Amino acid sequence: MSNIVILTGAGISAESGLDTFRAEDGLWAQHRVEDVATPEGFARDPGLVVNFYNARRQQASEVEPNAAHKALAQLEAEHEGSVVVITQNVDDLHERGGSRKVMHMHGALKSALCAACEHRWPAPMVMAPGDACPSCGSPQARPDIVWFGEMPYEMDLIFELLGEADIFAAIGTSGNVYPAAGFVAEARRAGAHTIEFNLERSSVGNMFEEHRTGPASQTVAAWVDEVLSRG
Ligand code: BJW
Repeated sequence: MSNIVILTGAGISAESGLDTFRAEDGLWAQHRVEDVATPEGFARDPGLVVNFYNARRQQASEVEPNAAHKALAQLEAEHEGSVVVITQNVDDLHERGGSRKVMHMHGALKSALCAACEHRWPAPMVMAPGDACPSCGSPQARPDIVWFGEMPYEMDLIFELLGEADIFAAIGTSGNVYPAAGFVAEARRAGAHTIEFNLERSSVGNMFEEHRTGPASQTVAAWVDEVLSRG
């Protein structure tokens, strides 16, 4: 029984209609990363940041999981060993595609976080700067998103999973952001077979033993069929 650990990035949700970050017309071409994805940007202009995530929350609610999300859910349901999805994505398309074991290492659009007491609660579709925390009352609600310079979530458990992985697959991620970009090295140290699914080689593409090039909706679905037919 093999343990499969899957890392996903914005590319897996692209065919559902969500923008990636680093494409020519992607999110970072439309917004300055320092303004919308850093704690300093939030301190300077909370309204700008809250509105950026309000718009993303709205867009994410209007799109549907694609064949790649659904194939990973099928893999989790039918594979005899464990299957865990570690996603850098803040949308909920894995969950809506049927996956149950999903870890959101960069946070989630559907969650709000109190910067004062770290209480979390379901985010309303439209957050406003200065919203009060329902637990401590402090007007310091923020989107529950991991910005640059902040520690991604569940790192201890993630490194434990990587240390026990037999197969590590990275899907639709450019390999530009750490610590996620370093997971392939960690999985290889543990002896896992490593596979990259992307339209092109990522920045850490040379670390992978196998490459499946093409749209995730096709390559991931075909790979899941192969894994399940091997038993
Ligand atoms: C398809 C496809 C299709 C398209 N099919 N594929 C110097 C060196 C090393 C590290 C650092 C450094 N200076 C600073 C750092 C640390 C920093 C970092 O990595 N910076 C880099 C820019 C260098 N990292 C951090 O600050 C992180 N925290 C941290 O390190 O804490 C300390 C720590 C220490 C030790 C252990 C652990 C921690 C926090 C990073 C937070 C990232 N936040 C963001 C924004 C918030 C979320 C949001 O708004 O949604 O997360 S940035 C953004 O990038 C977002 C993404 O999750 C992340 C990754 O992007 P992703 O998913 O790879 O998207 P793209 O657009 O880059 O790529 C899409 C890919 O899909 C492409 O390759 C396409 O080809 C492909 N594709 N269509 C298949 N149909």
